Amino acid sequence: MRRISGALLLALAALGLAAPASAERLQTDVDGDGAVDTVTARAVGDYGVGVSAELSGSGGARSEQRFENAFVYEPWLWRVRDVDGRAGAELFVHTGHITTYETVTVMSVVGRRLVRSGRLIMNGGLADYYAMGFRCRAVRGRPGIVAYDFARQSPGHWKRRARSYSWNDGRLVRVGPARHSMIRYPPARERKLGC
Ligand SMILES: [Ca+2]
Repeated sequence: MRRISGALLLALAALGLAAPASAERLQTDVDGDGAVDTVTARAVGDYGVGVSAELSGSGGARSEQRFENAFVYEPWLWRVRDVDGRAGAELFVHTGHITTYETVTVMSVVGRRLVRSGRLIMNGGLADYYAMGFRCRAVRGRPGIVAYDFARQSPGHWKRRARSYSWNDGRLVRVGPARHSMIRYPPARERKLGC
């Protein structure tokens, strides 16, 4: 009986591998020229994701970024929103998973190419005494992102760290030193994808 179960599992695994790879596709302006472009996220290998942008308009262009062995599954496109102050949407893509946090790569189009603007991490749960998240907000009066992480020291005592980034031509650039403080409880708005 045990042997049959094993064979069944193997057959199911084979079926899973044979299944067509899924893809997410959406239409939005990513290069800021006012015309709609096509963004596609798809499986790369067994655990990776590839994100591509097909730009409409003069001449067209296609560029792709691949994240192999990211251990992520669909949905990959977690948020698509214009957040950097330049026309055209930024992409927030799930590009990594470990038990402690999820990795979100922010992507933007620079010079008709899809680039990795920055990498952020998030984990909203508090059960393991660590949490992370980030918010899109003004940093020194310019569009930016503040990333937060929390570590519990004892009941009612959490160490909070805030790191600021501002947008510079499609890239996230660190601004100033990290700010550390002690708080009673990590606020929900600082441990999610707040963009
Ligand atoms: Ca933009």
